[in-house]
Amino acid sequence: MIAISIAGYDPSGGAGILNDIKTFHALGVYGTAVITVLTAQNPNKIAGIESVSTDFIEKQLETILEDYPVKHVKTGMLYSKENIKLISDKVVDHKLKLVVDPVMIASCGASLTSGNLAKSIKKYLLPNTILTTPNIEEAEKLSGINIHSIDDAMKAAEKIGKICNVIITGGHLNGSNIFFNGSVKVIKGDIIESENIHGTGCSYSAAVTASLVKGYNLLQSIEIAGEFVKNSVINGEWGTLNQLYELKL
Ligand code: PXL
Repeated sequence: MIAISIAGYDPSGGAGILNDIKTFHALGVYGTAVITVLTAQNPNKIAGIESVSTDFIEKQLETILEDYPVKHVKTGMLYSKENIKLISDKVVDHKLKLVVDPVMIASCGASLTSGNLAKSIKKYLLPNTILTTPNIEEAEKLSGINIHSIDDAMKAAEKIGKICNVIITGGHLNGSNIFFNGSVKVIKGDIIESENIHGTGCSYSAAVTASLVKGYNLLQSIEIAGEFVKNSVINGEWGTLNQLYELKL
């Protein structure tokens, strides 16, 4: 059981590739990783971003695909339109099952893109995607709808849902997530007071991907990911996630 994360490197271990690999591992899936950017950051600030060339991202991905029977990919921080186009082409060429965390803004408010990427994500990536997992700000960018309530989020989910299945996450909206896969559902959650929230979006989308790899359907995978992130927030340390724990199913 194997998956690829195509994402950025957060040396603080909270978000990005390190988080994804820890999440895959915690759920029993072998993690491989294609790095799109290096960042210098901690949970409170992004001090710098150095991008990897689109050609070298392609080389990393092709080299993994040449030797590993990977069917599932998740994307995180893709950073540029060129990278988005590349990944979209590769997903189609290699018939990969794709989960997209449409990373655009860090929880500290810093931009994680080289420009406005919402349009390219919608045009190139989402049509080839099993599930996208925007937080509220990202869902606003993808839908063009300001989200102040569960009703607003349902409208945004329906709009994004015209392109692919979507779950709007993020722990606001009374802890609920809004899921659209043909019809809209409010998945009730709890609000947990915690400082361990850096990287929750990465953990969530990686946990969905790992669950799909393990053969769970989309609804089951969403439930597992919700449970995983809740436990990670409760048991986390250092403002990060992913204490190893036994998932009882
Ligand atoms: O949580 C979004 C995110 C994703 N990927 C990387 C990040 C962040 C937020 O800081 O740094 C690499």
